[in-house]
Amino acid sequence: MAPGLWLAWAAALCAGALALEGGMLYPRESPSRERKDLDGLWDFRADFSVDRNQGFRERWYQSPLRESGPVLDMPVPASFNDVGQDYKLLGFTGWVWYERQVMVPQSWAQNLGTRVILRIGSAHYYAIVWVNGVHVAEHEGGHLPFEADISKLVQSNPGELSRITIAINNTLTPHTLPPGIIEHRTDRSRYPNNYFIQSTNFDFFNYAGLHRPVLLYTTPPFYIDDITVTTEVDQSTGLVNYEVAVRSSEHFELELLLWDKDGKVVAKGAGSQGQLKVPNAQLWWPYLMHEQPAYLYSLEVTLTVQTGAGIVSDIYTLPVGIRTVHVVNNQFLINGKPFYFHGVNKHEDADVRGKGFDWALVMKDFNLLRWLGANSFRTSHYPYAEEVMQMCDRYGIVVIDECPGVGIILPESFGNVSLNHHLEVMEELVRRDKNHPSVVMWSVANEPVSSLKPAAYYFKTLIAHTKALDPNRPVTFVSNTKPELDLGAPYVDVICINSYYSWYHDFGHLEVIRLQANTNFENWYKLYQKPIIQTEYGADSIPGFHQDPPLMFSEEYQKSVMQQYHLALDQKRKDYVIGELIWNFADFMTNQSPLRVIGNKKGIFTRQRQPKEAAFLLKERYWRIANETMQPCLAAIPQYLENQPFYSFD
Ligand code: GCB
Repeated sequence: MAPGLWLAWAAALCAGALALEGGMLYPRESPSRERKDLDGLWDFRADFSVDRNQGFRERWYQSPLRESGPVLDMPVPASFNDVGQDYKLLGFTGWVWYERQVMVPQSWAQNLGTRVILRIGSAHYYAIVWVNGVHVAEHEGGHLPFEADISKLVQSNPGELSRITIAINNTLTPHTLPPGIIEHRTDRSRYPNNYFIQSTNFDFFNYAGLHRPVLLYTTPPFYIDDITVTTEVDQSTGLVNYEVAVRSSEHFELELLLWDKDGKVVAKGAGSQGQLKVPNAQLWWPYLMHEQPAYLYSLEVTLTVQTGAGIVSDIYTLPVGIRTVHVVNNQFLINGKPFYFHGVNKHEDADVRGKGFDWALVMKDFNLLRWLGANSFRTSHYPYAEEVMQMCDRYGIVVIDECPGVGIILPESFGNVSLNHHLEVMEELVRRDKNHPSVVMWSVANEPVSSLKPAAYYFKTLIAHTKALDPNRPVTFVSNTKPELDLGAPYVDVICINSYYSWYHDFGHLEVIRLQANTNFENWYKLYQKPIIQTEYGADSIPGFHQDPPLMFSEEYQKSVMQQYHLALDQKRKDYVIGELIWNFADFMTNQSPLRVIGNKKGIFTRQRQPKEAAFLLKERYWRIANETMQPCLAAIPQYLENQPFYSFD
């Protein structure tokens, strides 16, 4: 992007700090709501002009995209980077344009009371949306959904196609989340005219495009805008506290029914807020912590409004898991019982689709997690698709929900512009994910330079804000700073630390891992007396590389690093270490560098989701830990282990 445009764009971002308005309920069909998915092939064009601004100069949104130049077929959802054969698109930085036409059902267009909402699950990074050339929405941030009410536009042309145009810019600046820098290379003896690159300080490829489902859904004119549920447990009674926000009418009735899995109503309520009491409640338990994990009730909320023309009602059903989360002394308690995180860090990443949502991939990943005996993951390093969070609720996989605060290392990224945006992103994240029982902790950042002076105020403010948004979940960020230098750590509930002993230093010296990990645990604990999670550790291995005695990059070395860490973890896990998450679940794509061999190879599975040797080691460990730590609540595990053939989950 040319400097002028870059500045204008950065200024527009700063000016656009929005206070959040309204809810962001996941679009579900109900007797009062319909949904139409817009996934498939869209028309697409990257703006390769020098300033990347040709599309705005020529107003590509005002007429069909194919009229202003050539277009490509582009699948949605998917990253645009890897589907073609053009390397210029692979690493493209700037504006790309997506467009498709949609015919809304007659009933939506004719019934002027129907609200038609366009919802975009994720557009990385900055998006502007038009319908029939009319600007309807703008959104900053690539990992959270946004919406536009387009009722009037589709209803003014009943029976006609409507044209949806989305311009997306993947440029990252010191004030975006994650941050980045556009570097202009001006030495004409080395670089061509107008040469620039996007540089970032995170270790994954900056995939871009429409990464998650795009859809239309309807609501009646008076509608349920948001639902907030928190739960408590009083002996055998489950308490479900609810708050319902209604839009467009002040005179309404709300009725709530809580259904169990057998289709029985177990509690009833009325009004915008209150508490449902569920006698003999079935609690939501993590996978491997109970014979019946992940129990979900269904909260059916019915809004009724009496109008001159008759009764209007809106119905929304929310899955609800009853569970509690507390950090007490050195323990992380779920439903009052100590929980040990034995899990993974993931990425949304796969061949061809990049960060594009794909149900087959999601299902494969959950099957692998269950095979592995993993009970948890961190959404490193950005919020994952809502559908993934729903799967965690359904399967009992516990989540540390991380925002895109990764690579915060520049001093200007700790200023007020960045902080305000970060606060807003946390608002969007909490608004989206607050009702998921699987989410047990918020992570506001990964490996920021938390030793910088402004980090103290930055993290104090950010964590306090997150706690104000959600007083019921602990908050953390993930550190790789020394305990005595970390200015953000005093504000977290759980210390989360990453380390790569015998990988990024002491290369090849497996013998130092145990000592260094132990020392690190002890130093952190001495200073803060808070429970600790080893949120990252691991080593790259190139599948099929074998070496004994182990050498770096062989599968044996990856396994040996893990074994040494496990010795240290075992020494501390009965004490104050409350979890371990391997880096990483699967190999993933990164920028090119001499340190990366077609991406990061620290996966215990390949990018195609096949196990490396390390996966078998971890599987054995995780099932053993589950067996030991969860035994009091899970008599069925040993039997489960014995009876299961290697690849069955029944
Ligand atoms: C880290 C980062 C993660 C990297 C990993 C690595 O500390 O948090 O994003 O991918 O190390 O492999 O270097």
